[in-house]
Amino acid sequence: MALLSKSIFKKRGLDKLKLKASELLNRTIDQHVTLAVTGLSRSGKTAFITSLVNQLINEGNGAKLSFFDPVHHGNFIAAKRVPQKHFHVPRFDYDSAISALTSEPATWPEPTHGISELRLAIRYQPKNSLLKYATDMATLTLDITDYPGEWLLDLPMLKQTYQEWSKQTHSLMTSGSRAEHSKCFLTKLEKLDPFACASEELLAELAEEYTALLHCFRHELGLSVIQPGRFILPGDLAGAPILEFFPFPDLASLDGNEYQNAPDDSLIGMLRSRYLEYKEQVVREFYREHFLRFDRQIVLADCLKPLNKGKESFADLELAMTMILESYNYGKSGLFSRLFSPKIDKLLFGATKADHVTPEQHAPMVALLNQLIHQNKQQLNYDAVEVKTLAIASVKATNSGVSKHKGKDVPVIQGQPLNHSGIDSKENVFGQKITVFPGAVPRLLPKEEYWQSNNFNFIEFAPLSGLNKHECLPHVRMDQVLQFLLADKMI
Ligand SMILES: Nc1nc2c(ncn2[C@@H]2O[C@H](COP(=O)(O)OP(=O)(O)OP(=O)(O)O)[C@@H](O)[C@H]2O)c(=O)[nH]1
Ligand SMILES: [Mg+2]
Repeated sequence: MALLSKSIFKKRGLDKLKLKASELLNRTIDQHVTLAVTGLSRSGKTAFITSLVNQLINEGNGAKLSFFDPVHHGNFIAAKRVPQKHFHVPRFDYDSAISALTSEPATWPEPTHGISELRLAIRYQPKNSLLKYATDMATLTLDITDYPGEWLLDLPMLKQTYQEWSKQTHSLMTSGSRAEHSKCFLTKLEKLDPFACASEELLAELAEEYTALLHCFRHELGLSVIQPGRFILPGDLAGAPILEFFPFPDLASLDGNEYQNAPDDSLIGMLRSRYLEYKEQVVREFYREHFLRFDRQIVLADCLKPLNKGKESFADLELAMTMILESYNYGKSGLFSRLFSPKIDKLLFGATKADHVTPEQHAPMVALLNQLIHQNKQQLNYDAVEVKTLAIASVKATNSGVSKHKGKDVPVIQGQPLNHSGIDSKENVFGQKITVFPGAVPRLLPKEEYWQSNNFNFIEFAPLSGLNKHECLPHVRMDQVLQFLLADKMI
């Protein structure tokens, strides 16, 4: 009898232990990745996230994900959208985006203006890891965050005083094509006494003018370095007084003591305190609340539009990329690593809209983007962040082929141009497809002669017609994107 109860106890103990072990295992089985998607406005973030979600939830219907091992090796089971993690962050509007792309006529999703989130639960069968002995099915939870790259452009401000920032911004405003547009605003500022008492109304009025200038730099001149980035993409801060400041010219010529002791209600005192508040409440806050949590990051860049726009636009994109990459400065002495210690272990650069060029131009696209990020990329590699660059089209809008020109085979693409794409409407009645060789992408950062003999025209295309929301969207290398970002979590 005593022997029997002893063995029952032993069995119960063992069962308990087994249960505990299996609970523990389940906790480790369920993996989690927080993926951040960024890039300057119009770089293709919304199209990218829509395609990524679409490829995963419709896997098996239509386009293939041959280079994504979990699909290729048959351990991918299914993916579905589930309620997002943070209810206070706007939801990424997948439904509207996919409806636009699959409507007749198909249109691109509407521009977005702030941060948004979406969560996917991806089921897979573990095949290689130890998990295969424990379970037939594991779940990878994927949190995707879309946020404007413009917000990262504000990062360098954290290191600058208001005086330093004003000096740098003023010199930017007085050079290149920005100068002509800034003249009127700067003349107005020169007439103001920085130590005179200022009103909220005056500040609001001038900040509005400065914001209009930033919009003009971005949208009319095609420039990328916009500071503060929040001014053109304010998200939920639209109209808040914290966004009402601007650089004040010639602060260096002011008496240092007088500047330091300027009263809080003077023009310069008000500008300085708004600037400091902006740095603390907006820039630092974003990093604390969001940036800190990201595991993996994709930075999208449209290099083709700045190539179309010319030398200044391209140089500005280069500067913007450098500023954006400061966010990933892991150097031990880096200010940002101490402030935020980001835990990102994989960083992907996507040269978007690769379907705007013929396929043999994809390698030069990658080489060019690599050149743009060269210095920073080396730093990142050194600090053990895995970095990759790919030429991608999230939603392929053209078909590629070969055409005969003067007896020679010439690579071409065919698609339907968007009506504002610069194609003469007399040459192309809207709705007709065109077949073109849009031009060669330079492998290296273009030199002076290049801009003079510039003979390409990258055209914007409408999405292909007849797409179905329950099938995979046509794409270029989205499977390689998934392979880099997720495959190691699904083995
Ligand atoms: N041909 C082609 N065009 C694309 C692709 N992805 C984006 N585009 C074009 O780029 C535009 C901008 O794409 P979005 O995905 O809205 O870019 P975004 O970065 O979300 O832009 P904002 O919301 O304004 O910040 C689209 O309207 C399309 O014209 C692509 O894969 N192929
Ligand atoms: Mg968007």
